[in-house]
Amino acid sequence: MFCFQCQEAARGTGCEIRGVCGKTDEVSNLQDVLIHVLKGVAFYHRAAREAGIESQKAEDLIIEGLFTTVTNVNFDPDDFVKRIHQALHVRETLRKSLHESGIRLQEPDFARWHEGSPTEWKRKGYTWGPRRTEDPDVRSLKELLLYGIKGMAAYTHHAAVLGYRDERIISFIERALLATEDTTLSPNELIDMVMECGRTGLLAMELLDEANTSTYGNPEVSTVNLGVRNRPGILVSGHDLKDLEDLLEQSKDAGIDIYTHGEMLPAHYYPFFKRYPHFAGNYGNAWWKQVEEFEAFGGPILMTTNCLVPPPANATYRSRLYTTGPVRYPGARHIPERTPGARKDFSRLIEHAKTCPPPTQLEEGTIVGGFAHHQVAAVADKVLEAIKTGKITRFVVMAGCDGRSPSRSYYTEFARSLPQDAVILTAGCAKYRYNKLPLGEIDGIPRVLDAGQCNDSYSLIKTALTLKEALGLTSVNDLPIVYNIAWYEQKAVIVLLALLSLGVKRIHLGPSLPAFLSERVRDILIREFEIGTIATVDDDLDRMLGAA
Ligand code: FS2
Ligand code: SF4
Repeated sequence: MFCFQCQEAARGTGCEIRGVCGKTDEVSNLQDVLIHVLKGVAFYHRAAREAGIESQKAEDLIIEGLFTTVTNVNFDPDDFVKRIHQALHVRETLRKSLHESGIRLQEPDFARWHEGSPTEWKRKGYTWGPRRTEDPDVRSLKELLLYGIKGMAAYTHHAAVLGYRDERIISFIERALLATEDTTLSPNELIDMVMECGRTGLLAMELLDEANTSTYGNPEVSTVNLGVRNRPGILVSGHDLKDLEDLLEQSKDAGIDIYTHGEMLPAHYYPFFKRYPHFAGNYGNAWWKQVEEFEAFGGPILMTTNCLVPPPANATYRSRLYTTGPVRYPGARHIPERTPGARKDFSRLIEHAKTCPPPTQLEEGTIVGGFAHHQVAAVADKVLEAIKTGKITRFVVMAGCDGRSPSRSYYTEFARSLPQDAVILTAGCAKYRYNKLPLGEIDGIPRVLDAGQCNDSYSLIKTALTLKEALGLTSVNDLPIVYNIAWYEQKAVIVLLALLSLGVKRIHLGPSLPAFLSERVRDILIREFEIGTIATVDDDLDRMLGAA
């Protein structure tokens, strides 16, 4: 195996024996085989679309296939073997349809491959992984593009679950997959493609925002309980709001409560979910704390998407762990997809919960969130007044991911050390590093404005653009905003590319720069976008706020 797609890449260069995330050599190679076969599906589907032969099955396969290879989503080798078989089948069906329509294509190697057994695939994947590209800069750009579309696929999948699709997004994803196999593209052409990836990522985020807000209402300022009640409960993690909806609906009279964990916290901000009295609160913190927190919870846990940590061998919650959607773990019970027009069937999970004790309390109190773009626009006058009177002098975007690296305590210290006139704009699980700190308010505006999941990063972009308009500025770079973003996996990569595509400069990315950036590609990002990383809290406060 060779994988360097996330911030935890071993030694800052790449995982070669086993992923720091827990991904095995076998799964890593199978993921590379799946990506390879999806390139073949993309090849025929592009041609088929031009010939008027649309296949939603091919689109869904590509989107969900990419999503399953995002960090901490799917650890199950058997599931990857199944997906590779499905992808080969869809690819051959498309090829036959084209042939039957009299369309003959110059078929590249990656579109023709169909041999071997799963045992061979486990070896073969390595030769199709990142190291297939020799030139380090071309490899870096192609992998940056691939990780961008993986993140985009996650957002696109969530929107599709709610019935929202945009052909421009899938069409770009297919083109980008093919570009990663195109040996004629120059580094400059690949850079253009990476920027296009950012622009298309913005479309995907906008589409998801529309899907979420049209279905569940606009997030509003909300107070979320951190304590527990005295009935058994189910803990829901991940990002899929439709799964949460189905579970809440089916469990409403079951005598149990539903709690959120990690990135499901922002579900509490939507008016739709507030109608369920048994939607009890948020339990615990960001994904990487799940081993101890799932253990303490005592009831069933539902992982709807990433971020799953492989449960230790002695974890009692192994028998309480359920997965659904693209997420899988060997041995965990999987809730199958919903059939058209029906809800997912969570009855097993609900019955299981009834046999469990109430959760063990981890903490008490409340937190406030729900500052997505619509809510920020509603208090825009107040915010602008605070800016004009100097009560707010800058915004600090501290969005992105949390993770287990001890170096991430930097973000807690940074938030704590910010001057009192600075307001943090956040989205994603990075918020758990400071959302429980007593940072106070400025004229009733909390100093941490949480827009929601990483999936809601669009809100931060929209807020920045709204401020730009309201303050009559010509460039986003003239705003009193500094960016100190933490990344971990590929959904953060597409958010970064979306910001770059808007021309946002001086983003600080930490806790370390991606291992997949070659020296030259890193230099280009520094030169063109003044991207920086982080140092010490004191130095960065001087550097970043001095420049704001
Ligand atoms: Fe956290 Fe980052 Fe889990 Fe998001 S690790 S913000 O992209 O997927 O959440
Ligand atoms: Fe390593 Fe991250 Fe890849 Fe896991 S996803 S194998 S931790 S680089």
